Amino acid sequence: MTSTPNPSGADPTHPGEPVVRRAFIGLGSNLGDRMAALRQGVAQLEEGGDVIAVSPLYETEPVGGPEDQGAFLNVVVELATADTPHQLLTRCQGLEEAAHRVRTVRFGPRTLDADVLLVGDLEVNDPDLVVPHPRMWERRFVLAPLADLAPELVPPDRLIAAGGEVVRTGRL
Ligand code: GSY
Repeated sequence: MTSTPNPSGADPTHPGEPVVRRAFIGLGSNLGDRMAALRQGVAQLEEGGDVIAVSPLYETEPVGGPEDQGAFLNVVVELATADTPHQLLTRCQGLEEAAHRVRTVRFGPRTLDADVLLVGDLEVNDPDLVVPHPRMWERRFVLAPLADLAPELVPPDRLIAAGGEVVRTGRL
């Protein structure tokens, strides 16, 4: 694994004490009962005891994939977590499995997609995980809910430049 500055989650200045980082997970659904899939995903994340906020809910235009797929619902979840990026990836994969994720086409419709977006200032470049998420800055369905939770992380010009229409529709 290549990651900086602190891949293990341990704080060298306080040995034995885990570092708690501000992390963001993106959730999206455009197949089946989209609200139920997102609610289940958030509830499962909350079992970790480290969720501190859930963004407003957005209905969003699909970015990439087949032209005829339906609109997504998206949220971003904020955590204050001692988990490493790979532990968060494992949690995301667990959410997708629990939602019996169906995906037949790359970038196509799916019951639940869960992506690790940011984990503090860590950078990871592994075959199975890249953090910050490599496509997040092109995606308004990520940046709009992220900006609701952490406006200081999303410069307004990047939000405008990102692709895909989004409409805030309320809360989960
Ligand atoms: O990467 C997340 C899955 N995904 C989405 C999504 O969640 N929302 C929208 N609007 N478009 C998407 N394209 C992909 S792939």
